[in-house]
Amino acid sequence: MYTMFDDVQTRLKTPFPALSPAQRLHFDMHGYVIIENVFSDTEADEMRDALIEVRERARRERDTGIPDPALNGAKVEWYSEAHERLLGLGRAHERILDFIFNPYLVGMAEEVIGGAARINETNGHINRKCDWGRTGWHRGADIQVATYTKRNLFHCNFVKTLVNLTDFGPDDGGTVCIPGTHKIDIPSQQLREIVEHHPEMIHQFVAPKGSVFLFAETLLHGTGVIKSDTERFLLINGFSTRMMPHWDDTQTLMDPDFLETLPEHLKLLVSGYAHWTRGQRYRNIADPAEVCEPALIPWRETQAMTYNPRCVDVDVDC
Ligand SMILES: O=C(O)CCC(=O)C(=O)O
Repeated sequence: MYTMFDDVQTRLKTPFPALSPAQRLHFDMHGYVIIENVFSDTEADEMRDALIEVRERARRERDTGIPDPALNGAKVEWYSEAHERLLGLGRAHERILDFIFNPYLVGMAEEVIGGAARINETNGHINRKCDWGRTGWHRGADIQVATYTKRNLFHCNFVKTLVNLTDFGPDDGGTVCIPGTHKIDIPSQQLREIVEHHPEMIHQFVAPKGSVFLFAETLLHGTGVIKSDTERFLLINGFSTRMMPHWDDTQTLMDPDFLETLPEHLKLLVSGYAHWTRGQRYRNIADPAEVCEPALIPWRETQAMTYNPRCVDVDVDC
């Protein structure tokens, strides 16, 4: 992790604010918002193919015992015959690097965090219908320590962008959540017991492939139960404030040799920054979304884009 003694000035250029007023309002009310068709069908298919390739390599590694260097540390956990979880995906495929450095996704996370983000995990799920499919309700951060309001808007220091790489209809197991629980400081177990008897409270990630489910990790959420014959592909990037740790099960994104290969404006996004200068930045609800034109093109083609935080209107009164 870089510290205050490192002279790192540049940041990835991200749209700010990334969300429209209506998207931001939806996020504040419910703790999540779905942004449809962020990625084209072709891009979603390419990312799904990348996950399939990683899974094949991991299966071969498991069956032969021969390590595959191309996985670059990615691991696969077999929850069951019907559910594989791909961990530490950040360097497992060039196409996934494009995903984790996508300025639009980083911009969404930074808006909710209220400052500069760092990537804390990159993983994926591939699963099918099975008899023992469970939602596994959980939240990844406590309301009292992970959330605050600024300019009357909700912020959370741990945020995720989930991208569906297959179409998610109501029977396809899209991520589920209990809207509003991102602000409700009642233990998850108690909320789960109530919700079990009131399925009408559940909202679900239903959207065409290539869409984004942006949510605060204080929201009670889980995996939807698959009832159709679809195979579900979900790609996940977790973001936190940059002074928080990277916590993937593998630490390959933090490999110093890898960090050296990154252009300056991506280093802090990956490495974090061990100092209380979190680059805070806040919007007002009425601010229109900024369109960051090249936001969706691969990071390899945007390396020249740099961003000097000193030029930004930063609110230091926090
Ligand atoms: O499998 C899912 O849809 C939920 C993923 C999830 O719970 C998470 O990334 O925190």
